[in-house]
Amino acid sequence: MTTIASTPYAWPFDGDLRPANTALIVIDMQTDFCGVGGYVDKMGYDISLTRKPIEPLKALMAAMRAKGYTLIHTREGHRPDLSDLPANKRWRSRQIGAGIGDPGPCGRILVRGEPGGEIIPELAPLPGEPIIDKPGKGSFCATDLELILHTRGIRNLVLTGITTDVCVHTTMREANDRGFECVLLADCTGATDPANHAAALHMIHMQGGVFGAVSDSKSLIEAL
Ligand code: C5J
Repeated sequence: MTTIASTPYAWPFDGDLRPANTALIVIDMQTDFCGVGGYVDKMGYDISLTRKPIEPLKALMAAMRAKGYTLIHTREGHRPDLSDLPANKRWRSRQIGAGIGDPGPCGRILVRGEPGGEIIPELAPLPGEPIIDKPGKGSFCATDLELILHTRGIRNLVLTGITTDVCVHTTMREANDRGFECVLLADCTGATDPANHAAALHMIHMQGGVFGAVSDSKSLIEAL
C-alpha cells in the first residue's frame, strides 16, 4: 500500500501506486506556452508564471524515469493547413494579437512543426516516450492517448504542465470521467494568472476530490 501526501485524500485512493500502472503526463511545455516570442508571450502574459514548473518538473521527470514510470508528453498545435483549427479559435486568438497560424517570432503560432510548437529543450522527451499532438485543450479529445494508456495498463495519472486552469484542468476532467485516478502536482503546473491557478487547485478539493487530488513534486518523489 503506497499513497502520497495529498489533499483532500491520500492518493491514489486504493494505495495501488506502481510504475506499471502509473504515468506522468507533462502537458504542453512548449515554447509557445513558456518561451520568449511564443503564443503566451505574444498575448502579453507573464511567461515567468508559465516557466515556474520547469525546475520542479526536471527533478520529477528524472525521479520517475529512474523508477521506471511511463512518461507521456503533450503538445497543443494545429496542422500546417489549419484544417483542424476551428474558425472561432482562430478569430479569438486574433482579437488578442496572437493569431493562431499567423507568423510570429517563433514561426507560425501554435502550428505543428514550427519552432514554437516544440517542447522546450530543458524538458525534452526521451526516445520512446510518447508525444501526443492535440488540437484542443484536453489531451483526450481527437488523440490516441486513451488507447496508449489502456494498452500499457495505466490507471493512475500524475498531471503536470501548463496551463493549470486550461489544458491541465481539461485533461484532468476528461481523465476522471474515463475512470482514471488523477493527481495534479501544484508546483509542476502554472497559469497565466495566479488567481486562476489557485482557483483551479481549489476546485479539485470540492465533493471529496471531484476530479482527483492535489499534491506536489516533493511529496511524490518521497513516496517513490
Ligand atoms: C491554452 C494550454 N491555455 N496549454 N493552452 O490555450 O493551457
